[in-house]
Amino acid sequence: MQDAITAVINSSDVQGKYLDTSAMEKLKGYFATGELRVRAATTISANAAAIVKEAVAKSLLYSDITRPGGNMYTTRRYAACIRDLDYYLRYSTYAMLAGDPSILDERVLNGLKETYNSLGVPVGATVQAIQSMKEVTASLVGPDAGKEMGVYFDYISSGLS
Ligand SMILES: CCC1=C(C)/C(=C/C2=NC(=C\c3[nH]c(/C=C4\NC(=O)[C@H](C)[C@H]4CC)c(C)c3CCC(=O)O)/C(CCC(=O)O)=C2C)NC1=O
Repeated sequence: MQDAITAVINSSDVQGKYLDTSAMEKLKGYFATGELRVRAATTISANAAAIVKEAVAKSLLYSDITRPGGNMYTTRRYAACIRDLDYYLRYSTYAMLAGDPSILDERVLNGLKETYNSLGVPVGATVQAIQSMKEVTASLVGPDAGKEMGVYFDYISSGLS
C-alpha cells in the first residue's frame, strides 16, 4: 500500500532527485487537507451502517434485484451485498486518509470483476449503489471531503466496469 507521501518520495527517488516544486506542491496539498481527511473518516466510521442503508434504499431496494430471481434475493445474498458495500465504504475511507488509491487495487479490486461475473453479481447495479454511497457520504461530510471520497468511490466503480 502506498500513500500520498510515499508516492511523491518514490517518484523522486527513482529519478535520484530531491523533491521538485510540483512534488512539494502535492505534499503541501496533502498536509493542508489532513485535518479534513481525519474529520471525514471519523464521521464516516460513526455512520457507516446508516450510509450503506440509505444508499441501498436509494439505489437497489425497490428494484427487481431484491425480488425473486434477482441477485440480492434471499437473505444470504442480501447480506453479502450489504457486506460488499461496507467493504467499499471502509476501503474508500482508508484510501481517502492515505490520499492514494493503491490499497483499492491490492485489497478490493484484485480479482473482483471475475468473482462478480462468475457469481452473476450485476456490476451495473453495484456501481449504481456505490454512486449512491458517494452522494450520501458527501451530504454527510460536506462538499470538500465528499469530493475527496468521491475520487475513491469512482476508482472502485471504474475498476469494476
Ligand atoms: C474486502 C474485499 C472483498 C470484496 C470486495 C469481496 C466481494 C465479494 N462479494 C461476493 C459475493 C456477493 N456479492 C453480492 C453483491 C451484490 N449483489 C447485487 O445484486 C448487488 C447489486 C450487489 C451489492 C451492491 C452478492 C449478492 C454476493 C453473493 C452471490 C452469491 O453467492 O450468489 C464474493 C463471493 C464470496 C462471498 O459470497 O462471500 C466476494 C469475494 N470479498 C472480499 O473479501
